[in-house]
Amino acid sequence: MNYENILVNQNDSILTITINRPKQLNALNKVTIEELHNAFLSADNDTSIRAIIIVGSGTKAFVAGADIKEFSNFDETQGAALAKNGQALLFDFIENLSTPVIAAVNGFALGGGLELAMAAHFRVASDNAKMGLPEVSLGVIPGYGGTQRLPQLIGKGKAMEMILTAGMMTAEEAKNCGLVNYVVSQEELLPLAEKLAIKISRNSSTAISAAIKSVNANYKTGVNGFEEEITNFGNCFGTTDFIEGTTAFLEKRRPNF
Ligand code: CO8
Repeated sequence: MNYENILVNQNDSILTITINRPKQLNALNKVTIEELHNAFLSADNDTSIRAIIIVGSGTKAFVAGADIKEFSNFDETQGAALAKNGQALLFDFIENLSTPVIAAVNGFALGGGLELAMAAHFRVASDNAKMGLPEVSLGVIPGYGGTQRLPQLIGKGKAMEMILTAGMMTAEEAKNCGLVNYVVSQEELLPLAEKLAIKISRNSSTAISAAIKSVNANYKTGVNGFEEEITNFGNCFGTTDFIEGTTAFLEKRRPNF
């Protein structure tokens, strides 16, 4: 498929999606959000893809936020619709994808950019990365899930400080509070994300999707995560991956998932 604002590259079972608006520091406009939705949807439906990496083009930014030019003249109704559609098409969509998504934060990840990274299943960052939710400095609040996911990842007090001060964190600070898992140089960032993606790709994709669903259940209102885990655990016993995984173990060989 041809896209205007993103690049998609498959290498074996790993798909890398690059947001490609470097002149606008990869800011998320409507078209980019729709293209990302389509790329993630088609990747999730493609059984040859076992892990997805999302990164920004260039060396300066992962994503510098939602495209401010696009919503600067919106009213209350248009603002609410923008947040709702964006969450459904991209942020909640990624979080609930069956295929694991790693965000490779290669520079500024601000506002909607940090919200995108937080919707991924985990994050790695380059040492020049800066992260923040500066929305209150623009007279709005994080609208793509940031007020919910940031406290989940780093705790309420630290999240409040970040959101209320509109301040930025360095990559090292982000690692110290659990927002990103690793910090490496920019040259090492994609190789690290690929190494982690390959490690994931060797495991059972049906078990991985059940694990994502079960972990996410802890954060869903009205869902009992322990019950969800029991159901998903039980379902694994009906899969060919379960037969292959346990048989391979007993036969002292690597499983072929
Ligand atoms: N939207 C649109 N354009 C942007 C954005 C953005 N978020 N960020 C940068 N750009 C553009 C700049 O306008 C500039 O364009 P031009 O060359 O045409 O003037 C170009 O990218 C380069 O940027 P700068 O010249 O500003 O580069 P600097 O190195 O001086 O500064 C910064 C880099 C610090 C990253 C700076 O660009 C900046 O502060 N950007 C805005 C960061 C921000 O506030 N992000 C949050 C946006 S709001 C948001 O994300 C809301 C999410 C929730 C939405 C829910 C629905 C609305």
